[in-house]
Amino acid sequence: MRNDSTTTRSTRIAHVTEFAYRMRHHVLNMGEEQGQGYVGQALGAADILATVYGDQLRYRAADPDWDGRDRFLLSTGHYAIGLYAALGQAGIVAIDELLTYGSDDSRLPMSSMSTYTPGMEISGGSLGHGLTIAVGMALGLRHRRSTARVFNFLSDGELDEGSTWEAVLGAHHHGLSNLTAMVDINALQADGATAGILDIEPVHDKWSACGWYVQRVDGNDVGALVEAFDNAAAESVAQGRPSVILCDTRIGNGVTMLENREKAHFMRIDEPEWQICRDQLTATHHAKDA
Ligand SMILES: Cc1ncc(C[n+]2csc(CCOP(=O)(O)OP(=O)(O)O)c2C)c(N)n1
Ligand SMILES: [Mg+2]
Repeated sequence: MRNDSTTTRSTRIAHVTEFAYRMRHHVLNMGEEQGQGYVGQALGAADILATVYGDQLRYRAADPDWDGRDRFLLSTGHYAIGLYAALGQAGIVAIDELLTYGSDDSRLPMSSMSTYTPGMEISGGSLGHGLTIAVGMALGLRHRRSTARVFNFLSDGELDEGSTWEAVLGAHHHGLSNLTAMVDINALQADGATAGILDIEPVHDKWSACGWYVQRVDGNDVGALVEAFDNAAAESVAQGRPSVILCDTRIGNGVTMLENREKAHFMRIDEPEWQICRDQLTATHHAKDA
């Protein structure tokens, strides 16, 4: 289901919530195949990706290269496991294929590769480049008079990269109302807390000072995300400028035992724990309905 004027808000939220829940199960199943991975980020960002793929993005599952599609650019290559879960739930990649994640000859490598995976617009790995590419794509699409939109997913660690801020300035300079960025603020990087590595706050003021339409939301609140993405679409066009949604997320969200783990950037999880994770995810999901 995608957002259209006949679908009620509560139906949309229920659909995205279910989409995210299924994505989180895919993430745990993929992680179990390798025994490790960037599972915490994928669980934390699942609600953002589910809002994009389950509600906002225009795409054709059977034709991922369709010229009229909206472009979703994953700037953070190590979050690929999260995007694979979304591509699986969106019908762009078969659910069975998800279990090849990270294996030799798989189309789903641990870090994103655009030439391997259907629906993967850019390759990742070197952080801080997604938004620069998104700006070029948004300019190109506008030049071609396309109505397609460009979405760019960044991490809070990428706000420590100078190239990101060049792109922020460029997007405003060109009035890119077809560009929406979302930042996963999980307050963490590979070497520790973002606040201790290179502080990004006050992050709302920084984007605002650069001329963007800025919103900051709880990135694990599906209702807030749906509303923020709707606002971004409307306000960007009305104001002729790009939008950013700053999403505060909790790493490992939905799986209690992973939410407070030390060394959460790259998780190793012992074999018996995967089933416990799945059980906790199911319990958390059903507790929301109670
Ligand atoms: C240009 C560049 N510098 C350094 C790295 C090494 N690196 C990989 S992940 C990472 C942490 C980046 O922060 P964030 O994406 O917020 O981390 P997470 O939330 O996933 O823990 C770093 C520094 C890289 N991939 N690219
Ligand atoms: Mg981070």
